[in-house]
Amino acid sequence: MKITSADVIITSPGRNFVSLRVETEDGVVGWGDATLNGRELAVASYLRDHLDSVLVGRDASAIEDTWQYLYRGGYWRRGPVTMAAIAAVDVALWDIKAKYAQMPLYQLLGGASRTGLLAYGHASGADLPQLFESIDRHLDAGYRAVRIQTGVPGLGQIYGVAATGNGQRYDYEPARAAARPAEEQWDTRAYLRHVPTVFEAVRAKYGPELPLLHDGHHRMTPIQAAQLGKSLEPYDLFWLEDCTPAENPTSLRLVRQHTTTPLALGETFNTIWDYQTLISEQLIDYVRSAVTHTGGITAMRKLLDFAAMHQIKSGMHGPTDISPIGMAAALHLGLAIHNFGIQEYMRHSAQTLEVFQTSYRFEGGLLHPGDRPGLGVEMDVEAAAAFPYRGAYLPVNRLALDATVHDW
Ligand code: GCO
Ligand code: MG
Repeated sequence: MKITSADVIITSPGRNFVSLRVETEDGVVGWGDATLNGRELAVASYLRDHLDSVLVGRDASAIEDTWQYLYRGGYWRRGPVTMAAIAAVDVALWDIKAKYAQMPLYQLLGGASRTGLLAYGHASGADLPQLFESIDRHLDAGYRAVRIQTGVPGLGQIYGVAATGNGQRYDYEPARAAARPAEEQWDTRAYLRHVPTVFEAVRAKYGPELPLLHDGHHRMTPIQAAQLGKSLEPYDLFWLEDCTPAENPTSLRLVRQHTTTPLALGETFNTIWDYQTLISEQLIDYVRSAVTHTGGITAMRKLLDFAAMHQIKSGMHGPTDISPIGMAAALHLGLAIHNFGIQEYMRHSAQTLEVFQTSYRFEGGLLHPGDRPGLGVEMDVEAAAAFPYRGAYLPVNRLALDATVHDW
């Protein structure tokens, strides 16, 4: 089962994706996702310039050994670029192993622990009528859980609110194709005053049953995060995500002391070590990492087993910048583990799905990875070539008051 080639494919069917194609001597092909939003070419270079030639000749079946070889062998450990590159290799090797076994990948991970994965979508609106319309669309599409983001009076375009109307999507794609990042405006006090009124209105209209989520996108200090968690308690959130930046994980202790609103965190993390304090002190309830950004299935499985010891569940990152390959990897893992919580699912554009042929399905609000051997996603490399890379960046954020750079 020797690897004979490892190739990077960069394509932009509506947005940028970096994929890894690994082939073995028997002609079995495995796919990995290496997309790091706004920094795509750095991961592509890491793979092309430093890993591809190292992989050729290795045994494709030695997944754990290859993971350790790339992680320890690179000497410079961790970081989003390194871990996305290792993830792409790892997922491609799991795809290959499952194709050899002629089984859907979740079978190799222990088999299905449930019939499907509860998914949440991104409802958003500049104001309440637009938000309600977006929630209705999500419910019509079958979603049984929704994330709620709205505009804040006095502020312009902010994180999480999609431009609506003119047939535009109702879910939010933050990266914009341009030579430099767009700038957004922020005012934390205005936000903290506004958000509880939005949840009050949503609960009044949709009742107590619908699971509601919210993403704070790293914008608050711990005491502000505590205040928000407390003010949202009457609306029974499924989770409050990224309420404060977590480079300093002990800051979550303060948030936790003050609120029973469940907390989700970690989409920007890339190893189990980033979670050591958060998990062992039970400072969060959901792990937000993506398979794509955290070293692949091999590493995510260990991270989620560690989380399980502390009754913490998965809430794997699933915006559209996780490619269909990365999404399929999350679905196989989520189906197999016991401590699955919820899966973010934004749905890729029709253009993206021309390039990536998927077999996962979304029925009755639940996702299922499908039963094709491997991941169940194949990439049409010819179709991909029609969509060349376009530089695109995530926005930066400045305070409305005095233009100080703020967390985005
Ligand atoms: C989420 C995320 C995304 C990220 C984006 C960055 O919860 O889905 O916060 O919206 O901002 O994926 O690449
Ligand atoms: Mg988020």
